Amino acid sequence: MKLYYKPGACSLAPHIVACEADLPVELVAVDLARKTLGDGSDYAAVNPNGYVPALDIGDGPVLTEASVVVQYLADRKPGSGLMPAAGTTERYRAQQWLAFVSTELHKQFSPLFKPNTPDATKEIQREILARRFAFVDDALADRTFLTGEGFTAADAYLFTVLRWADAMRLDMTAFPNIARFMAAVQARPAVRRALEAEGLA
Ligand SMILES: N[C@@H](CCC(=O)N[C@@H](CS)C(=O)NCC(=O)O)C(=O)O
Repeated sequence: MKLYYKPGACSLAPHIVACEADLPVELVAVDLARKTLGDGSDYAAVNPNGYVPALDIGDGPVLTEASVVVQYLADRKPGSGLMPAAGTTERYRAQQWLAFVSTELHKQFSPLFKPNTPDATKEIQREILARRFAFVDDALADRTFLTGEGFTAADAYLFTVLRWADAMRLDMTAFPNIARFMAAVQARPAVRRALEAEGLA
C-alpha cells in the first residue's frame, strides 16, 4: 500500500494507524501547493480532488477521506482494537467520533489555514472550535481515549487535528483533559514512529 501524505496534515492519522497496526505502508510525499509528486508528476492523476490522504490499495482508484482510510487500515488488523468489529454498537460509537472529528473539527480548522479567509470568518471558526473543544474535553474527563481506555483510529484522527491548535495559536488552557489526551497519544511508540517519519518529532 502507498499512502500519499504531507507532513503534519490530516494524512498523519492513517499514518499513525498504519504504524499502530504494524502495516507495511510506503509513504509518498505530495506538494499540496503545486499538486505534484516528488518526480514532478501531476497529483491529480492520483487523486482528482488534489488532497491528502489517499491510499493506494492496489484495487481500483485510491481510497480517500481520512475517516474512511483509517478504518480501512484498522480493519486490516482486526485484533488490534483500532476499530471495533463492524456492526457492533462500539463500531458506531467509534464512527460517530470519526465523523465528528472530520466535520466538526478538521473542516472547521480548514479556513484558518487559508491566507484569503477574511479575519471575521476566522474569528467565527475559532469560536466554533472552542465550543467543540469544550465538548471533547468533557468527553475525555473520565477516560484516556475517546471511546474508553483503548486507543482507536478515532484517537489518531483527533490527535492529528488537535496538533494544529498550536500552529494556529489557539488558546487551549481551558481544556486540561485534551492536554492529557495529547500527552498520552504522543507517548505511544507507534505515534512517535509516525511523527519521526514525517520529520515532526
Ligand atoms: N475530505 C477530505 C479532506 C482532506 C483535506 O482537507 N486534506 C488537506 C490536508 S489536511 C489537503 O490536502 N488540502 C489541500 C487541498 O485541499 O488542496 C478528507 O476528509 O480526507
